[in-house]
Order: sequence, then C-alpha cells, then structure tokens
Amino acid sequence: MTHTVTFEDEDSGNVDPGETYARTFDAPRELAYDCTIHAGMDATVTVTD
Ligand SMILES: [Cu+2]
Repeated sequence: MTHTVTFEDEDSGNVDPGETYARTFDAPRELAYDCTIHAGMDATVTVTD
C-alpha cells in the first residue's frame, strides 16, 4: 500500500511498498504529520534531547 509522510514543512511524496522515507531532526520538537492518501492516518513525532 502506498502512503505519504506529510509534515507542514516537508512531504515525502508517495512511499511505495518496499520504499522508506527518513527525516533527521536537529532540535527537540513535536511535529504532526499525516498521510494524504488515507484520511484519518495521522500521528505525531516527538524529538527529545
Ligand atoms: Cu496511508
């Protein structure tokens, strides 16, 4: 199943089965993201020290 990892400031584009998406955070923060393909598929990344 294809998904996206869509933040306000960055979008993975389509992530197809077998592909990966990675993002590096350089400071503590909390960021919500969702999948633009599947309504209700959302979560939050919490970056700690
Ligand atoms: Cu999805």
